Order: sequence, then C-alpha cells, then structure tokens
Amino acid sequence: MFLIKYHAVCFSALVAALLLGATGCAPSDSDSSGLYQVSNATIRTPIPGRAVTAGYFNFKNNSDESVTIVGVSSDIASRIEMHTIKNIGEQMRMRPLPEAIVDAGAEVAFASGGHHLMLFDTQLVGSSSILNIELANGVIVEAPFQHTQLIDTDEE
Ligand SMILES: [Cu+2]
Repeated sequence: MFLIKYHAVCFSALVAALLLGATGCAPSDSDSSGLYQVSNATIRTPIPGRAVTAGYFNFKNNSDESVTIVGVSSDIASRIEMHTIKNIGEQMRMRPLPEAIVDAGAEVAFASGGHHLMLFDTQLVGSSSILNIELANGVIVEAPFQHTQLIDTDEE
C-alpha cells in the first residue's frame, strides 16, 4: 500500500512540475492561437488487469500549410504508438503509422476501426489526461483526453 501511495504522490508532483514548466516556456503555443484544433479526444480505461489501451482524437489543421503528426507522448504511458488498421486479405490488422499528414484546412480522425493510438503501461488518474501531439514543424499541441469506459472488442 505504501508503495502505491508514494507512487501516486510522485506522479502528481511530476505533473505539476511539467505544467509549470510548460507555462513558463511556451508563451503563446499554437494550440491557443487556433491553428490546430483537437476534438473528440478520448482514452479508453484499460480492461482490468491490462495496461495497454487505445486513444482517439480528431485533428483539424486551420493553417494554410500541411502539417505532419509525427508522434504522441504523455506521462501517463511508457510509450504511445500511432497505428492504423489495414485489410490484409480478409483480416483487419494493426500496423504502425509512422506519421499522419494533415493537409491545410483538413481534418484527420483517429477513430475506432482506423488510425488510433496505442498506449502502453498506461496509468490513468482522474477523468482526463493531457497528451502531447508532436508535429514535424516542431509544434507540440497539448490536448486533454477524456477517459472513457467504452470497451470495443473488435480491436483485440
Ligand atoms: Cu493498435
């Protein structure tokens, strides 16, 4: 019990430090300027006994240049991978998605049955978590992802 509690305290302190750090060194990040909008952002609460889960979001590019999503990171998972689902023969298979290009004015959906995030060693606290969506142009879009209970078995 002691270890678990200690770990939770540690985690909150780390989040606080990162939030303070972020406000300190990002005077006007592009996500507050409205260039890039993240919506429908959710993370599934992992199935009991598991720490791997999926995340979804829509990314709208309001700028006049295409952008490329090159990765997603967060403190809540040891690793986050972008995946896509492809039909191979009659089978739906997950494949790593190295990057996702979002054309100027376009919106890309990471949604059940298509592109999605896979989170490994996930530890969710509270009702939402911040994920950092990293763009090839160096911008990092911080977005809150709501935790959902929905369990969709067709990806397992
Ligand atoms: Cu996957």
